[in-house]
Amino acid sequence: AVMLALPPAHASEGAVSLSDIPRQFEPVLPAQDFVKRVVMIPMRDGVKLHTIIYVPKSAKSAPMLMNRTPYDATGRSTRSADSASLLGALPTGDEYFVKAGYIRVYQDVRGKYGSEGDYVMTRPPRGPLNPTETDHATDTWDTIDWLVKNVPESNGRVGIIGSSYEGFTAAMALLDPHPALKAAVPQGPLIDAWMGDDWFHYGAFRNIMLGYVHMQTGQRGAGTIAPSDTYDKYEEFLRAGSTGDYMRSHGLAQLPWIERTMAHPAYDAYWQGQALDKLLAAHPSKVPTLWTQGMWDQEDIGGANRAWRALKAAGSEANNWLVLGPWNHNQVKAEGSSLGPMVWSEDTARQYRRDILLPFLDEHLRDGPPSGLARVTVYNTGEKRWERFSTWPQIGELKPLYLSESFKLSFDGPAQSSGGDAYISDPAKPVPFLPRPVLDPFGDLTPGALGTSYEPWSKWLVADQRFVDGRTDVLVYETPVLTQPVHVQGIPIADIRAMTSGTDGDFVVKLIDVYPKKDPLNAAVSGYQLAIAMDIFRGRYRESFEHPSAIPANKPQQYKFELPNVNHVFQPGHRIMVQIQSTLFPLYDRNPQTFVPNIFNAKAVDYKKAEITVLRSKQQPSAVLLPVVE
Ligand code: PG9
Repeated sequence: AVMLALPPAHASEGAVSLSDIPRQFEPVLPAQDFVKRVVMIPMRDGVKLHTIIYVPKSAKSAPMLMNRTPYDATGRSTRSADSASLLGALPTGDEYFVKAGYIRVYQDVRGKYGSEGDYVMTRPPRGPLNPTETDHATDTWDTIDWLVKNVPESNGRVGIIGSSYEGFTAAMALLDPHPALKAAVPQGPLIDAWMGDDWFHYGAFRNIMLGYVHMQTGQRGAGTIAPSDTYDKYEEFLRAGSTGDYMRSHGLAQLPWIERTMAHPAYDAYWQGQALDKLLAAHPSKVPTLWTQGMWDQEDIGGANRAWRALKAAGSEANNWLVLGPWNHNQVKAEGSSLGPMVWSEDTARQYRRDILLPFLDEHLRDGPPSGLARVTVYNTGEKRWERFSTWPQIGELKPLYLSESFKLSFDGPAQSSGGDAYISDPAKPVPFLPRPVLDPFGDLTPGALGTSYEPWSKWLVADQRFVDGRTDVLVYETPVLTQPVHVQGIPIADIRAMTSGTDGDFVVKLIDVYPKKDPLNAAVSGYQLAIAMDIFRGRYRESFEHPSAIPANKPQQYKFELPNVNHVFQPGHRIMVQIQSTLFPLYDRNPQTFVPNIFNAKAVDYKKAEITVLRSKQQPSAVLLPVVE
């Protein structure tokens, strides 16, 4: 007979209970080559921040490298909880720091996960927008002060690094750096959230982030995105009406961040006062800083570049460097062998971490040899190699690529005195930014894995634009097949003249590399329309970002705005294409095309069809100004 050995029954409060789960149980981990210390570090106001310090057992006089995260320091820092080696325990992006013997520090920001205190989304610096006595600069200062006094294995030098929100916290530390802060690496940081990072681009609001806001500020720990009965966000946002209506109907209006944002649609003192490029340029630090940016970052494409340029303009170039890599959001800390149809000759993210980042940190955190880093390092996506520059963008003439007759593009300006191409932009049928269904990119998040659940989101900037080129509300212009390479290096500028029958409207401009019709070696990329730079501009801000104004109906107006960085070669056999449209929905909110004081609160009657005419005459030329290099 089989004997079943039962655990001893024990009596509690008279009732007999039988449980296989003990009250306390400590798993025994394999022998590890590191020590993990979990500490609560006190800040100046008494609030304690949950901090994990990974110290290699061999560490002696080792540098410390810290991330400050709103995404659960425990989850963020753990690849494998039972790894015997630090290499296996920490995420992929940490490989070279581990091999170089760094002490790694991960901290929950104030008010999230294990940390005490109140959470404020991208908490502005102390001052008019933050009446408390703390911000990310003070919290970093207090943390570093504690670390240098309490981690005896360290050499007393600290670096701060991070991508996206963590890049924002790294940049914030520079506003008031502790003397032991010897290097900073903001990677794809949020810097100016109204101009071109997570919340708006040139005033167009990024609806797609609302799931994130719900999740991030709905709870202290892991939150959830807004519950929904609709899978396709295109349908859901369209049905809701204005974005304000969407927020109200989904309960988001209860969240303080939403309330504040709805009250500040324009680039007023609220957004200007937290634009980190301006703040840093007004108080430049001496900390060696490596600004790092992905050229196809679908979330924070503007920040690092903006900060670097502002610091350069403020005369602080000497301790600031810039790297532009061929990456999407957060790819800098992952695998970087390809992106969309582009395949590189190596893992470019690894190259960056090994050949650029580690030498930079070693130089400043442990007296390593001079890294020999160029002031600016940019990946050439046409020739598939890294290039070194002394500045960025290159100082040189921009060459206008004009829209011309019969939907052609030409380096020769238009000769005729009239000409334009019209389309009807219907807010009831906005142009999607990805083929439908469009899911919430932040749905079903596991802690530490931000934005990975809906794969098309991470690649939408490199999606094949053929999915919209046949629409009647998308204008498509292209060059003949190129016989010579065209190398563009710098910041292209969209310079569009247009009329609208409405009194407001958005303009989307895409600069596209069209692959040859048939590629026998790689059929999948045949005819691919790869946007190498695109952005959206809200028309009401054409004269002032702070004070919007109605567009005079049917009068030519100029819409001029910078597109993201490029270092690309349009190869012979390819074509250059420009697409113009009015919407990228539901990523960006719909412009009602009628001027209203606050688009968040537009009414159903305000959403009207408009006829848009993009002009291409001698008097009113439209072009993309290209930074062409010979
Ligand atoms: N793009 C995300 C974010 C940054 C800053 C504020 C809000 C969101 C992120 O990936 O962290």
